[in-house]
Amino acid sequence: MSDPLTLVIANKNYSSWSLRPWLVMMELGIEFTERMVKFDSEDWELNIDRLSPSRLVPVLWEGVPGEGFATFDTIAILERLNELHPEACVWPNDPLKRSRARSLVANFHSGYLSLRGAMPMNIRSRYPGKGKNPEVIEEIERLCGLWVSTRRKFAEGGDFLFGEFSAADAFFTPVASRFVTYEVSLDGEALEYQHALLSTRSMKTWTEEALEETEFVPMDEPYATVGD
Ligand SMILES: N[C@@H](CCC(=O)N[C@@H](CS)C(=O)NCC(=O)O)C(=O)O
Repeated sequence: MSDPLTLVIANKNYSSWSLRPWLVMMELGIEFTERMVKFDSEDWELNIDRLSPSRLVPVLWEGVPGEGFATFDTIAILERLNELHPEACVWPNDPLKRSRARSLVANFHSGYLSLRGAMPMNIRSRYPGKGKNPEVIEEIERLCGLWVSTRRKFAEGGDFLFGEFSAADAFFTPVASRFVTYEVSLDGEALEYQHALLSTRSMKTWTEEALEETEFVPMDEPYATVGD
């Protein structure tokens, strides 16, 4: 029997990287325990060195967190989950779909820096129009173009990029949430896909839990000050 899995994550309101493997495991039925370490907390100061070799979240632990085996960085975690649970279809089964899914994920992980910088995830807040500059608009248009062209070629009537939910959809769910926060209006097929991402049972659960959080993390709040 394999070691139990623990996913180390941070605040649900803010931590978009935490959200991605959490969604994959929840949506695909991979059992795990969640260990939240909130940003700027005493827990973080005391435990992050023990719980995260990179001092970042997310981290996937096999066995006791801090003692077992750690996989860190989102893409590495997705690949480890795929190895541990081939039956869960973290990636699509079809080789071309799988290759395209990995391309989209890797491309977002290493790119879209303007969008990621100007529109950080902040589930509970609304900042209409903030963060929209020409570079961000270009990246949003490019990304939505990729969503639509991928779905036309590969979705085969399903709600997600490759029909069934996969790691690629988990990757873009925080982006769909950012478009709500900053009121980026999509239309047509991109809007339909955004709705599908925000409508999964797991994303609804994460959102409900994010809305209960009250911590204000200045690093993730370029458009607010404490007390706003
Ligand atoms: N490339 C990493 C990025 C992880 C990352 O930046 N995580 C943020 C939270 S969303 C973090 O841990 N920040 C804490 C810090 O910078 O001290 C991944 O894909 O997992």
